Amino acid sequence: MYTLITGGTVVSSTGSALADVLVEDETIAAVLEPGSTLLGETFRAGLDRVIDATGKYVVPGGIDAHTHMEMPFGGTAASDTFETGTRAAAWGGTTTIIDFSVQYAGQDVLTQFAAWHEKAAGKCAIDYAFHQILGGVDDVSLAAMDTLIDEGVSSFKLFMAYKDVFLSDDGQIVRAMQRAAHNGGLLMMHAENGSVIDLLQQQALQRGETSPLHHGLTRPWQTEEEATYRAIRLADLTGAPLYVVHVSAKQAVQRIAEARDTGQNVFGETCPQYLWLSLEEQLGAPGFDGAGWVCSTPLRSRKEGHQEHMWQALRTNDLQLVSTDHCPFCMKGQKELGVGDFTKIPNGIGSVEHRLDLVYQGVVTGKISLERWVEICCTTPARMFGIYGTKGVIQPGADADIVVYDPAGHTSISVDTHHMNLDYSAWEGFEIDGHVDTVMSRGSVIIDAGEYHGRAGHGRYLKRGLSQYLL
Ligand code: DUC
Ligand code: ZN
Ligand code: ZN
Ligand code: ZN
Repeated sequence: MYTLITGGTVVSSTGSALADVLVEDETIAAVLEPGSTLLGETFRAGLDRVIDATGKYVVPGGIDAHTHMEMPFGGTAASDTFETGTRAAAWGGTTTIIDFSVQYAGQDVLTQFAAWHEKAAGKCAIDYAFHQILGGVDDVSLAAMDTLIDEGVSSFKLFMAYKDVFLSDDGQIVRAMQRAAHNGGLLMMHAENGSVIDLLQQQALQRGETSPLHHGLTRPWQTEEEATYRAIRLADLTGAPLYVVHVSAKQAVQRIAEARDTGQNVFGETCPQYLWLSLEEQLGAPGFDGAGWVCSTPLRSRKEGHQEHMWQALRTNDLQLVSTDHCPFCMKGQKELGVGDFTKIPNGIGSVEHRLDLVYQGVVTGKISLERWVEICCTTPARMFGIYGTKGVIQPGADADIVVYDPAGHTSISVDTHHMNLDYSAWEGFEIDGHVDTVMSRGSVIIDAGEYHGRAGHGRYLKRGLSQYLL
């Protein structure tokens, strides 16, 4: 089966050019000059499908390297399943997710990994892979890291917050880092000083400060910066590469940038909510509505300039990529668990559907280039997490995961039109220039001009290699 995507501008992390893309079955067969005579008339006449991309961008399928489908958390579970969440991702031009298998404190890592495999198998509309959360670092879980690397899980997330659920102390962090330095794994860090946050939360509750706005106020930037710096130093001590997830404080970026300047393998991701949303907007929300923006790390002050600093860091490569940390909880029955006590609001925002659009608005407003958009949403995630070549690039031999993105059109995001299993949108009314026209996942067109043609179970598990991004 042959498909030709013709007339579009193929955008890669290094440049853009008018080109035609020939897809054979599940794979990219060739990238050709427009109208190339290499394809004879008979061949062209026999093509199974021609996609006209004139005036549009042809980009590698998006890779969202940080999602939490149906993750049990805060007494409930993230509202998107692997089925609904990957379908929503497809609508937004994401063709691969890397989700997290979760070991809570006291559980066996490999048993949990098997359980996560079970949850996702046969459900996903797009290809998927896993990181492993280590909620308990001990001899058994350290040995499991080696096993998991053989299973295609080459990155491990630790937490410096969430006592009794996930938190690792500094000694445990060093042990996991020593193992990663040895086995080639990439250590991912939730960098917030949980002990200080727990104290500030208790003090706030004692003062009767129970509303959602106190979530952000009890997680000040110092708690993120301090933990980020500590993680960087411990990584330096052990020689492990470090990837700091969901960075939102400009001071934390500064610590990452300094480490990178010394040649240390330290990387950072930010998320659309830290690029566009702010604490001030959350504080301005009426009643309990602010709960819709409760996520960790929290939204930060626009007055202090964190959002603009995130964009700058993306331009300078102080931060390497944008993932969503998609962890949706409905208002009804889920976020509501925190009425009267903000510490009980399940943490998370749902954005898996909107990442390409939201980061593209940075291109529209001149904050980043078109090529950088592709790099931070598609190419670097593939390199960082060991799937580049198969994913993240439009070149012969790569999987035909391709998005035709139309720079025309103007819409706004709404709960009424999104496809996530979520009863509100943190992005309600956010205006978007451009839109996803066509999405191809391993050669199958799964989104075509506003219609969904995907199916649960089309997505395959991706065994990842070691990071291809290390210095
Ligand atoms: N942050 C969130 O907002 N949700 C899930 C876990 C996390 O670290
Ligand atoms: Zn986290
Ligand atoms: Zn997360
Ligand atoms: Zn269009």
